[in-house]
Amino acid sequence: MQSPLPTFPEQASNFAGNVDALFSFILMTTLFFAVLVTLLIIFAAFKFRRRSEKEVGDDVHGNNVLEVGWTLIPTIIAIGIFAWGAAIYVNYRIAPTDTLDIYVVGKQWMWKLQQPNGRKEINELHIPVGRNVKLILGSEDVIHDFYVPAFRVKMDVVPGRYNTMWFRPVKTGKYHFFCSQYCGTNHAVMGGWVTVMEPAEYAAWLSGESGDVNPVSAGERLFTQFACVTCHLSNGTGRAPSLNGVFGANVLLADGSTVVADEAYIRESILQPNAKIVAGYQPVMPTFQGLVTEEQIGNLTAYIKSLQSQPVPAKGAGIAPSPAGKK
Ligand code: HEC
Ligand SMILES: [Cu+2]
Repeated sequence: MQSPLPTFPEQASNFAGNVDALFSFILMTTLFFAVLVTLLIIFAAFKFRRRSEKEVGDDVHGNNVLEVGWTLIPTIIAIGIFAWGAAIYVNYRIAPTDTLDIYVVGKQWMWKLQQPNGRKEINELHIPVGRNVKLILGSEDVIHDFYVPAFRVKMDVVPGRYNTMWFRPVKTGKYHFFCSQYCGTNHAVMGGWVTVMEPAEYAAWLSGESGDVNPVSAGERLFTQFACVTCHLSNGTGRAPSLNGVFGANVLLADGSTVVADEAYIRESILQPNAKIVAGYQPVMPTFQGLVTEEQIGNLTAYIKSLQSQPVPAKGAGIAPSPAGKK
């Protein structure tokens, strides 16, 4: 559900609705009194203004109804806000007992997360929808803070101790998490994604059946995900050379030299595509520097390697008419 306040993140946990309702209530109450007091000041300034030099003000000795009213009403509202906030806070601080426990370690400048069965992730958290999740948070160096806006939860991550927090995701999807405690140079990029999955999907993911343990199929998926496939058509008719048979072959470059397509070349092609231009092609490939992780580069390379055995199109590949021996 999109939050009723249009500038708010999605409401994706059990806490989100109540936190937003309290926030809106405080906002509306303060807005109401701010407007009321301002209007009364303006009204009084006009109504009771001094009309002549000789005019003397009335001798007012207080008004008990007013005094009691403007003490009691704000007190009741403030206590109400306190009680409402405290109820949310207590609920949030006392985790239920049936939680899925995830260990989270913050470290300049990344998050390491571990599932109960030992499966580790970096800057990613996979959890099942509808299940109570408890995060057990520790830090390897300085104070960080784990913050998931869509869940309306955050907690400091302090070296030398564990902090915990819990929540129950109520809808599937991907939600950003952040470090919200300034922790040094790369604080701003210290974040990642929570992926909330259907329980069956999560179970499959947890036991490693999601396919991403196999680097070739993971790479193939990334090849589509990063839209490499839109330029690198395998039949050679795309804007980019077919990658069939490229790995291990000699590639003819625009400057007339050749280069062996090894891991380093593939890596460079992804991160600095303009360093070596394949003969007959334009330097239109965007850099993926900062977009792909080391692991993803590894997977993409594994996939491109697996294309070694695919038929090379007659036209539309960057492979040099190689001297005998080299494929
Ligand atoms: C906008 C189109 C486009 C996209 C998207 C694109 N490329 Fe390229 N790529 C090219 C072009 C054009 C070349 C050849 C010119 C050059 O070397 O830069 C190339 C060259 C390459 C080469 C060297 C190929 C050879 O025959 O020597 C590799 C490897 C490569 N790309 C991998 C990738 C991967 C992996 C992705 C996705 C992460 C990707 N490309 C996305 C256009 C693209
Ligand atoms: Cu941090």
